[in-house]
Amino acid sequence: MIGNISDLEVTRLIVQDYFRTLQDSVESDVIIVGGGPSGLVAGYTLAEQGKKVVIMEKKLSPGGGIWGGGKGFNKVVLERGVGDILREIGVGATEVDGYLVVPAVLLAAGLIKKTVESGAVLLNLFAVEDVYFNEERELAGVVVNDTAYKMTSLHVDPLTFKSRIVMDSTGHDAVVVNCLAKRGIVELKGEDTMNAQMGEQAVIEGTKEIYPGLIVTGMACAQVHGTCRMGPIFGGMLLSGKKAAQIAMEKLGCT
Ligand code: 48F
Repeated sequence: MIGNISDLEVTRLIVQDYFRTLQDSVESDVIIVGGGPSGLVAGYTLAEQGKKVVIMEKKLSPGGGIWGGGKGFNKVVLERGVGDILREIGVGATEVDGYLVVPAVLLAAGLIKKTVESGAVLLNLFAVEDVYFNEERELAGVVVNDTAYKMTSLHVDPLTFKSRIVMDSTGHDAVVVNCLAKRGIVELKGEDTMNAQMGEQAVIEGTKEIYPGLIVTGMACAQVHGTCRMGPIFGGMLLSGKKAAQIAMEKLGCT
């Protein structure tokens, strides 16, 4: 016997711990929508500087587009210039011809571990479906539902979470930007064709506050600015997360 186990106690412990975390997450400094590479880097970088960060991920597993590598071949490639970030998250890489090659699952696992240990709250099965605007008509958070309800089209109303800053880190979907674009508040150009050289640089340059309180990261930048998509090369995503965290720190009056 490894111990005395009460099924009811297991239930109680999960409910207590989860809802304590959830109650504390209702208001935060930064809500990051999407737990892909750019969102996770932004999340842990801000949390390590003492900011209250809530990351909402609609799937069971954070990590976004990392897991599958290229066409399901689960390796990813990164530029040599992001070696420091890999060291920061404790992920080793093989250097080949000036590139870094990393097992996709190791990169995803390393980013997730670093993020959780930083103190950022990671809420999975959280599907953001709209933005929240306060009475002054300022962006002040997001409206979110349970992924299972969205998938089964059950009519269940969503809940509101407030934050001083929202990040759209939802990759190709650009979910938060789309919520503003469909109301004519911002313009969404749509990403251009594949070119890693052009796309990587453009993602970093396109990481910006595109509307008061809304910062875009990663592939959502390509959707907003109409720049190139790219394949399984991830240095730009990690650097986009770093830049987004810096912009958020400035906005929060911390630099
Ligand atoms: O797509 P994703 O990995 O975003 P990223 O940080 O990185 C892009 C690369 O993975 C890759 C690429 C470059 O190498 O082309 O695509 O820009 O992660 C986005 C995350 O957002 C989640 C989604 O499940 C994924 O994990 N997401 C999407 N819609 C929602 C969402 C939503 N409505 N609510 C919450 N999360």
